[in-house]
Amino acid sequence: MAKSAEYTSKDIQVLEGLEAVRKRPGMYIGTTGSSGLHHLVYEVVDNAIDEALADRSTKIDVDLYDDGSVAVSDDGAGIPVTPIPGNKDKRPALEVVMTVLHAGGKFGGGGYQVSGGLHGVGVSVVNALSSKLEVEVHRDGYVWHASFTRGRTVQKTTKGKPTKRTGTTVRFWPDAQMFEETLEFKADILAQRLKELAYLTRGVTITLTDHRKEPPAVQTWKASGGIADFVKALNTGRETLNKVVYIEANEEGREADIAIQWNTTYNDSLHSFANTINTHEGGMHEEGFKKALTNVVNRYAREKGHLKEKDENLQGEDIREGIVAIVSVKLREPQFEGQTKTKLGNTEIRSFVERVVNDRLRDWLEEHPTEANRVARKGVAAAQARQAAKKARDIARKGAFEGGGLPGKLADCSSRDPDATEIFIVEGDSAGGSAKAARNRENQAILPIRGKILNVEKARIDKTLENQEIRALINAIGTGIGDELDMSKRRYGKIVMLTDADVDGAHIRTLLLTFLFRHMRPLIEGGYVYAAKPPLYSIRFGASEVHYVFSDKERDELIAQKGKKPSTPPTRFKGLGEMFAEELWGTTMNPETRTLVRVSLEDAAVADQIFTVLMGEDVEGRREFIQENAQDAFVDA
Ligand code: 0RA
Repeated sequence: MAKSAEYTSKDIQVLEGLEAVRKRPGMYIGTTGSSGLHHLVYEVVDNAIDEALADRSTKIDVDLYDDGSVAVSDDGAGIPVTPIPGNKDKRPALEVVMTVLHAGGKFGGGGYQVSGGLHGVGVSVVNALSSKLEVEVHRDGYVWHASFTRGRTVQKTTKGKPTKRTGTTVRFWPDAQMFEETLEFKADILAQRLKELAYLTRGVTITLTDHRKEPPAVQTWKASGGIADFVKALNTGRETLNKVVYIEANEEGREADIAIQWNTTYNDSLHSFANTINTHEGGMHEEGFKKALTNVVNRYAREKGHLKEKDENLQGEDIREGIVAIVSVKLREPQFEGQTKTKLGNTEIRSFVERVVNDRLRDWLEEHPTEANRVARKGVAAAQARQAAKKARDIARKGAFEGGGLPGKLADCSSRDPDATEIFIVEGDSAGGSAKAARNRENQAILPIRGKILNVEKARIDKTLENQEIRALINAIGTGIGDELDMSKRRYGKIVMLTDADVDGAHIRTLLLTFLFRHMRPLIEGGYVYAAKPPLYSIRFGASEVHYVFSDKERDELIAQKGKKPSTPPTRFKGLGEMFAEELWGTTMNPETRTLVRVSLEDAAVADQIFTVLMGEDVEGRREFIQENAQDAFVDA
């Protein structure tokens, strides 16, 4: 074939290719709505990111202009301007890349292209869907220009001024004929993806400038710590169990970056990426990660005695409770599957990630025993909560709580308006007696419970559920428990824990809260659960002046403030049962004068953790926990 003929046939092919894009744009960019429009930018940015991944670029600028155009600049190698070696098409590579479908990024081997899903269709697609596109390349010592309209070359590659730097700027004007409505670029949508890309591409600086604003709005992202910074950001404001575990591994043709940090919440937040594409549907990299995580933490928990011989292994979900993790892999030919093409299908990645996490996380656990033990304990607590919840469901289903009617020990109130009533769960029968005498019968119910029975530190939670006191509590509250909990059956508006102002009281409150947290969490979430604050001392000055204080500190402050000695030594209440009914009413139960502290979900979660430590063999940890948490709980709330 003669050279000119060859060019002609090539030209036709090119036109056919880009014509196909213009005929069915949705096939290439997903939609012709806002999402598709923004994909055009991502496509060009992805090419610039490829340059950063190949260590040729450190800086990417995205500029939004008044005329509806956007420019993407990078300081990478610059799109080659010489013909592609060995290619039939002898035009400058720049023109081939811009006009031939799937000529895409790199020619032959090396690097990981951001391709797959809707990305990686090639910048030629952007060109096809733009009424105008201009490229400026700094390369080989010169600035080069070319421009296009709707995929056709209008200005061939021309050599301009000399330059010392390298890089590419692509500016394009999306073709209004190709998109629905009058669309415009949304800075916040772009910002979200650019920020994500900055985290995923450690060290690259990405700047978004919106010149449509006066003055132009500039946002810059750079994550020197890569996805470790990402995880930190996701955990902002949360209490964490460990410093971020960062795992980085490289082998021929594949790369894994993994960052993990647990927090004290109960959700898991696992995000995975393949070649920077968010794999919302998961896939092989996630599978390998989860499998190794479950395996390694179980092995550790068993070796260090968190799990006894008779205990079942922790389930993956137990270990992932409170986890924030990013799994980012790079690979040569990603296979994207699933409904939204966001599930990574490459099986070789599963074993790679699994192997890497097995090795490196095992080492990390060994090297960080304090943090590792926290993680193991959290997993054990989650498993116990899961097992207890199942047990509770089973018991509830068997009707163990039905037909029992109201417990005999309950001194109910006469009002049946669940918003106007309150139930006091009172520690001990004698205090229960005082509370019964003191209460307002109209709307205050009293349920005495015997703390000692609950106070069996090593009782399994399933035993707790068979406990008479707990069953009385469940029947009195009325909602049922676990999955069957029905808030509309609630019998009271406030559930008030009334326990002694000492360590034992705190302990009983902890056990009660743990129970409520695990089985009646909606009551806590709904703000129905309270702790009463009974006084610790009564202090008399003269014949008739009586003060009540809640701590040793308050006692000392009061005496100092009065500047005189109390008429008798301050009386320390040994328990609620020692108080006169009127005293109990005035200080603790009368809505006009009492202090109630609403229990937050966090308070209950702390209680749950205390309980977990109490249940374990960790005597030292147990003492610390009680000292740090139980006594102080709610005092300053
Ligand atoms: C083809 C080959 C090479 C780089 C690029 C294209 C390239 C494309 C874009 C799009 C925006 N910025 C870009 N930067 C580079 C490889 C260049 C080489 O190996 O020297």
